[in-house]
Amino acid sequence: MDRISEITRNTNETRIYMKLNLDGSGKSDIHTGIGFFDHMLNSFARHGFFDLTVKVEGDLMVDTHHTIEDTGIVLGQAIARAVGDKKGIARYGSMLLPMDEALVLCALDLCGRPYLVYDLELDREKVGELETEMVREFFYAVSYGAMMNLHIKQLSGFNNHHIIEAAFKAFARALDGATTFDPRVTGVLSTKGSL
Ligand SMILES: [Mn+2]
Repeated sequence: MDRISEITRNTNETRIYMKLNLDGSGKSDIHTGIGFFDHMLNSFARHGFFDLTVKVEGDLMVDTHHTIEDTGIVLGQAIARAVGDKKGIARYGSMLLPMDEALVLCALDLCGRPYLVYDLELDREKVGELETEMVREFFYAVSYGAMMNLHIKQLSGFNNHHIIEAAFKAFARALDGATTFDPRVTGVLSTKGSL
């Protein structure tokens, strides 16, 4: 069964096309209009072995808020649709990812209940054109769109580019782990019987 989702979402603020293949090879084609955000989504695809196409036309004449938040909503929905009924998958994933001086933990549970715990200390206003306060908004939108419990915690680091990139790569690896099929799992991994 293909674990591929394709979403088009158009509003007065953003026009988004996204295609996600959870069982890809890390190929990406990302155009959001925000260079550093493209770099992060490319890293997410590459390090999670996802194939990801993202085309966004956002109201960047306002700022980057709608573009990043709405891309997060759609990525979350794309993840939820691609994982489908969650039968046979590991459900949990985690990664402790180093990038030079930065060390970021990501742990997630595809449990059907959204929750974000976010603890990155970013002291610059922007990295490139990306407003650093939008990193939290992005992961919040992803966690709600995908209905996942998502923890992102910085253990060390001071370079904002490294910390954010480590967070995206840690998220990619944790999601790759959570969506991997575990042959020991029959049905869904829950005593409730559904996720
Ligand atoms: Mn980089």
